Amino acid sequence: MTTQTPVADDAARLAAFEARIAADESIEPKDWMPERYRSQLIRMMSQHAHSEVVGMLPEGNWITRAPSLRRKMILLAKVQDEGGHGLYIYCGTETLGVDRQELVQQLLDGKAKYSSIFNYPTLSWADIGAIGWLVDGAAIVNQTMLAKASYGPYARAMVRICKEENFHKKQGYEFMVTLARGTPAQKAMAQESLNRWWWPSLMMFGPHDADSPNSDELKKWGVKRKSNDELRQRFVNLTIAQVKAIDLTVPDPDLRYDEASGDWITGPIDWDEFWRVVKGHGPCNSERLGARRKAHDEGRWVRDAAMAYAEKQQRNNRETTERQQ
Ligand code: BYC
Repeated sequence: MTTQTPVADDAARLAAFEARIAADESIEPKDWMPERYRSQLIRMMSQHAHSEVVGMLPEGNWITRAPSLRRKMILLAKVQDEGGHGLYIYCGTETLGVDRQELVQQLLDGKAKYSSIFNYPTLSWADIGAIGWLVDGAAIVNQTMLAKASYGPYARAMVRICKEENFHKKQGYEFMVTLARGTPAQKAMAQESLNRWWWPSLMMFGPHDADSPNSDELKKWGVKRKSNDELRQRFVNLTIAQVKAIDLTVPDPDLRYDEASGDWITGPIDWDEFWRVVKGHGPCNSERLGARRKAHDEGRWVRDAAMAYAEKQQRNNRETTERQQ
C-alpha cells in the first residue's frame, strides 16, 4: 500500500477540482475547494452583500418625499428587495464557513469594500429613476454572468436577484421616460441626473482588465465569465440605445460608434475619482458608514430578541423530545 503525502494529496485534489470547473460542474459548499477559491469568493460575495445593504441608503433617502403613492410603494418595495438581496448573499457567503457577524463588523469598521456607486448622493427625485435604470441596469449585466458562476450558492442567489433587478431596471427606465416626455423642467431634471450618474455607473464594473488583479484567477475558476471591460462595453451598448430613445444625451464628448465592432466607444474614465471613492474619500463614504453604524446599534435589541427567541424554541424542542423518549 502506498501512503500519499499531503502535498501529493492536495495536487490530486486541485487537479480534480480544476477538472470539475473545466466540465462546468457546480461547486457546492461541502465539496473540496482550494483555500484561495474560498477566500476569493468570501471577498467578492461579502463585498456584494455589503453593496446591496449600503445601496438601500441613497434610495431610502427619498421614500418620504416620493411625489405619489404609486411611486412611494414602488420605491419602498425596491429598497426592501435590496435588503433581501443582501440577506441571500450573506447566507451564501456563510456556506463558505465564515460568520456573517464577522463580515458585518468588517463593513462597520470601514475595512470592507462595497460598490463605489453608493458613495454618491441622491440630490434630486430624478436620481431615483436614474439609479433604477443605470445602477440596476449595470448590476443586471454583471450579475447575469454571475448567475453562471461556478459556486452553486452564489449562482443560484444571482438567478433570483436578477429577476428582481430586472423589475427595478424597468421601473427606473419607465420613470425616466415619464420625466423625459414631461415638461421642459422635468426633462432637464432627467438630463441633469443622467449627467451625474453616467460615469459612476461605468465605474461599477471595476478597473480596466489590465488593472484588475483578481480577474485572471476568478476567470480561471469560472467565477467571472466575462471581464470587467467586456461587461462595461455590453452595458454601454445596451444603454446608449435607451438614452437615444428618450432623446437625452450622455455627458461624453468623445463618445463614438465603431462600425467595425458595432460598439459605442466612450471617452476615458476618471480612474483617479474611482480610486478616491473606493479608498473612502467619495462624497458620501462617511455618511454611508455612519448610517450603517447607527442602524446596527439601534437594531441591537431586535437581534438580541431574535436570539433569545431562537434559544427558547431550541429549549422547548429539546424538552419535548426528552419527554417523548
Ligand atoms: N466599487 O480586481 P478587480 C446593486 C475593487 S449592488 C468598489 O477588478 P474583482 C444594487 C475590488 O473589490 C451590486 N470597489 O476586482 C444595490 C478590488 O479590491 P480588493 C454590486 C471595487 O472582484 C442597491 C479592486 O477594486 N455588485 O446592484 O475581480 C440598489 C480591484 O478590482 C469596484 C457586485 O458586487 C467598485 N465598483 O471585480 C441598487 C457584483 N470595482 O477586494 C443596486 C459582484 C472593483 O482586491 N462583484 N473594486 O481589495 C463583482 O462582479 C466584482 O467583484 C467586480 C470587481 C466586478 C465589482
